[in-house]
Amino acid sequence: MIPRDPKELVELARGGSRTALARLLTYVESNGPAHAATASLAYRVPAPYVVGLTGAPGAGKSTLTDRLISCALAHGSFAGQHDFSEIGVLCIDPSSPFSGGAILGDRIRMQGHATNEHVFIRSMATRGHLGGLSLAVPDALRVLGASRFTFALVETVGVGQMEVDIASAADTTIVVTNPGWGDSMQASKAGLLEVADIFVINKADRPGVRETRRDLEQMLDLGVHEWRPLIVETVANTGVGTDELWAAIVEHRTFIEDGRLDEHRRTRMKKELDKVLSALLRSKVADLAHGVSYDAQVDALLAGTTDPYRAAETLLAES
Ligand SMILES: Nc1nc2c(ncn2[C@@H]2O[C@H](COP(=O)(O)OP(=O)(O)O)[C@@H](O)[C@H]2O)c(=O)[nH]1
Ligand SMILES: [Mg+2]
Repeated sequence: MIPRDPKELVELARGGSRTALARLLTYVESNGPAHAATASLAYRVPAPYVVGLTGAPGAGKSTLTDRLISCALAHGSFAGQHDFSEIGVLCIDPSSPFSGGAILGDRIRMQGHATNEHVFIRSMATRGHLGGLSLAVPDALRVLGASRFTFALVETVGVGQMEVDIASAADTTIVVTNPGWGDSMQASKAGLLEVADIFVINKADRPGVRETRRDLEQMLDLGVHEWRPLIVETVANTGVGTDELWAAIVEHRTFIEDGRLDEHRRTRMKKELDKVLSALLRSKVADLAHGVSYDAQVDALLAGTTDPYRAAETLLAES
């Protein structure tokens, strides 16, 4: 029997139990005491090194992720320090409250690794988590860390703000594009330029690679970069360019580990704390914005005996 107590589950997950790990991840996807208890344990352990991939549906993220799992397994360690032998993979679809078709496709694309005991693949969908997936994903990564995972890949479908948020919560963020995609307006509008550490032009077997690279270079020329994002061409389904992509990841990691990783993580931690604060405040607003006192303030506003600022202060003071 698998226990329900997060503390026991963390111990089992550290010992390699995937069932325990899966249950902990279900806890962080939801809201409530089990989530809080899991988070309080998981945040004591460092997060794994996280590589995030984002891009439009069909760009080839899952096929690339599959290749990157192979690269990580083949290389085993980073500069002799980092252990890639246990790999966690999260597949995120913010648009879907269910594990729908896209995620089924992801599973198929990564099937070669699904039975490898050193690889753990999990899809996550929105459940009751108070901040939605953009908070559930960092929690899930911490749970992986607490379960001895030192390396994680996060695939996020889509190019909206939420997807960019999730993907950019990684140590190395990869934006996957395709030939013909490189319309500069589209990329800058979606905020991808600011978050990408590496651009991949996948499906480089198709026409338009040179133009897409040129468009990306031109967009990058407009910015000032401490790290100028690398551009790598790949054909994920045949594996062409995937070793170069791995080399680019290692290069970026070397760059940020050279004194920047702490700063990088501090910035990320602040963003995460800000998100939790906003989520808590939003839920407090939802609590305050109904009931007898609230209705009384609305009545007073309509009667002209108060103003919205005083009314809000009164409600806050009463809470
Ligand atoms: N021609 C070509 N097809 C690819 C390439 N990479 C992936 N595909 C195919 O594109 C489709 C979508 O790939 P998938 O990895 O599921 O994309 P995702 O939605 O971004 O995860 C699949 O049929 C892949 O086999 C590539 O480099 N060239
Ligand atoms: Mg996919």
